[in-house]
Amino acid sequence: MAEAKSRVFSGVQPTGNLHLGNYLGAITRFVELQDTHDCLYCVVDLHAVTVWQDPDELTRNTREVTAAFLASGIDAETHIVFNQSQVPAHAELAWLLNCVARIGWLNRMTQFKEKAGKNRENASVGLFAYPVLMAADILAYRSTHVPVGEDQKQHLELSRDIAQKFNTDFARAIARAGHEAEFFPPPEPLIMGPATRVMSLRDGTRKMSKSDPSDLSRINLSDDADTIAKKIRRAKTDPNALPSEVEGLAARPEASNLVGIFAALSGRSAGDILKQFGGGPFSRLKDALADVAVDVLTPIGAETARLMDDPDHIDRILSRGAARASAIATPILEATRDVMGFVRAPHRR
Ligand code: AQP
Repeated sequence: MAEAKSRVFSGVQPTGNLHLGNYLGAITRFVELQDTHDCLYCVVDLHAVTVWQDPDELTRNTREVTAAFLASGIDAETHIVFNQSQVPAHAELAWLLNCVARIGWLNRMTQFKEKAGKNRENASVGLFAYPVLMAADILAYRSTHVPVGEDQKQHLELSRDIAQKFNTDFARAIARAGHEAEFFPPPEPLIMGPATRVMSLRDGTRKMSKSDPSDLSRINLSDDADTIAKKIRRAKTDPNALPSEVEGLAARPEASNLVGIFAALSGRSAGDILKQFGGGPFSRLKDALADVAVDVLTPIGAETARLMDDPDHIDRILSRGAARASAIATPILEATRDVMGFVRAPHRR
């Protein structure tokens, strides 16, 4: 890959089963962007360990996210697929950026507050610094665009603030070395598509999430047809009939979520779906949604399972991707070190 004008980077944590929210909010966008951008897609295992992970599970989940990427249509030949821990530039740049980011900025991150909960003193330092590592992931490649779900918007804004502060703090050294003033281009979030925030099937006010204790709250990409249909049939609804117009979905989070998922999976508009199912019971919508979800998701689950039968193949893809990612990140990291004034060996200048 040559030095690109616009480069996409995004990551997914290997912290458990990928679910419909990850698929619609992130992975389908990753696939689309391959036609127009140079893309790096990363299994962010260093992020995963900000919360304790069973080592065997971490290995398995890392391979499984990779397999799900490939099964969903990510092309690891044309683009770069790798796991974060194999490219040391992420961790080193994160340290440098930890010294640029301000504690006050991190204190405002709502995801830390949600994940740390009441027992904040007992959360790992890594969980607190997580958004700085995310900034490093993105800036290590001077990525210009980052497709994410709605929940990552605040972290992306922080990455932009860190990039801008670095560019300002080291402006003179950046100019002296002949770099562009935007040494780190502030990355643009790409929060796009009809399902940027897929909600839990058990509570339409909470995000669908891997860490929700109820498996009925989410559709996993690994679920079989019967499980998908069962989860949709048991999804929480309200007692009223479906509205016939989109405006009628306001203040009805469960109805809105099911219609949104239907629209995203089928490529139809919410208005069109409500024209067909409005006025009727939820069960009609749920039956049709189950059919669409099974059609879209079960081939991905089957292909993921097939790829998981050959872990060596997956590991080869990841290590080759890591070598290609390193080739981009290493000169950027070296330029960062130079701009900050770190001494290097004479033969490496
Ligand atoms: N419910 C969602 N709707 C839309 N997009 C979502 N994403 C996650 N949940 C939804 C997007 O998926 C990408 C990868 O997410 P991640 O694995 O890095 O971490 P996460 O956002 O913390 O995902 P989870 O499932 O909620 O994990 P846990 O439970 O471990 O916190 C991101 O682009 C994210 O926006």
